[in-house]
Amino acid sequence: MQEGILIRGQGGIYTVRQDSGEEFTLRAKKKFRRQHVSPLVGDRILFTPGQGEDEHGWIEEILPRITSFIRPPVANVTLLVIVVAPQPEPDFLLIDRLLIAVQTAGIRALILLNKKDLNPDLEEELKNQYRLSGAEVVAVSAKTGEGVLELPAFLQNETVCFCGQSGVGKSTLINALLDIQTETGEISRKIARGKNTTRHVELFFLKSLRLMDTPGFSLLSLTDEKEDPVLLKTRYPEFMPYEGKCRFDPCYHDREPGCSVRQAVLEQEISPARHERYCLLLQEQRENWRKRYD
Ligand SMILES: Nc1nc2c(ncn2[C@@H]2O[C@H](COP(=O)(O)OP(=O)(O)O)[C@@H](O)[C@H]2O)c(=O)[nH]1
Ligand SMILES: [Mg+2]
Ligand SMILES: [Zn+2]
Repeated sequence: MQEGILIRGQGGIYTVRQDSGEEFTLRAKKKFRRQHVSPLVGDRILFTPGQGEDEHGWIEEILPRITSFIRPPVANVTLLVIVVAPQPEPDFLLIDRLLIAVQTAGIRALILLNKKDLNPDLEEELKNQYRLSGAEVVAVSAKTGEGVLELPAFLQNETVCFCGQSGVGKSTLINALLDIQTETGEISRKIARGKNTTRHVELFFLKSLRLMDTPGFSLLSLTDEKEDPVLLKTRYPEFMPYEGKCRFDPCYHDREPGCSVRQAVLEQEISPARHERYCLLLQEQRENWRKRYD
């Protein structure tokens, strides 16, 4: 058996890539369906290659995952790049949801503002709101190339998943990154892909970059997990310094009197917009938790 990483999977046909760069076409053995597991892009697998030229091989084993997400369906991501842009207008609640999932999974996140050419002010707004969120904010323009050369330094040696609303420029950014890493004469896979809308998750390798492009999911949420609402506050690094300093224990940092987090919000130590959306998400999580056995 051989080992490799799944880089594509559509209609039950998977592509695996070995460390040498060689690729094979595979199908998943029936046992995976019985076990209710689907191979995911990013999965490290054991496989047997097909015999002839046209014959596909088989996925035999999926090696243990570090992380796995549902939408986008990807495994072993170590860095989630949340791409936002002035156009389409950023959905801050979506950014927060993704950051919560990132904290839960124990991986890193980067908020990447693209299309800086369209509205340079958004960078300041994002930096204000997410200063203490654990995710760095970086602004670039894939169109003018501003900031793109500095990007690989943030992505090196990680398995990076680009996610975010459709139209923010994920594919354009990945192509720009592959371009600057591609030596002249080397044929980049992007050429075959043209300017089409991304329909499937795909993992691209180039030198020390491993980048996953994902389609815009109408309901982008990394997991479906219902969690005890009391845990939500632990997904906000900016609340940590105040933990244990509220009048009530446990304190949800919502409407309780004598709440040190709310005090910090009043003093603008914590972003009021972030806290306001936290209260919304807390409400949502309380409802989901109540309905968890329905
Ligand atoms: N003005 C501007 N447009 C951009 C930039 N990056 C991408 N676009 C455009 O945004 C549109 C959506 O890009 P695409 O990469 O398909 O977005 P995706 O759905 O996130 O993959 C395309 O028309 C791109 O040409 C940018 O930096 N500035
Ligand atoms: Mg795309
Ligand atoms: Zn509190």
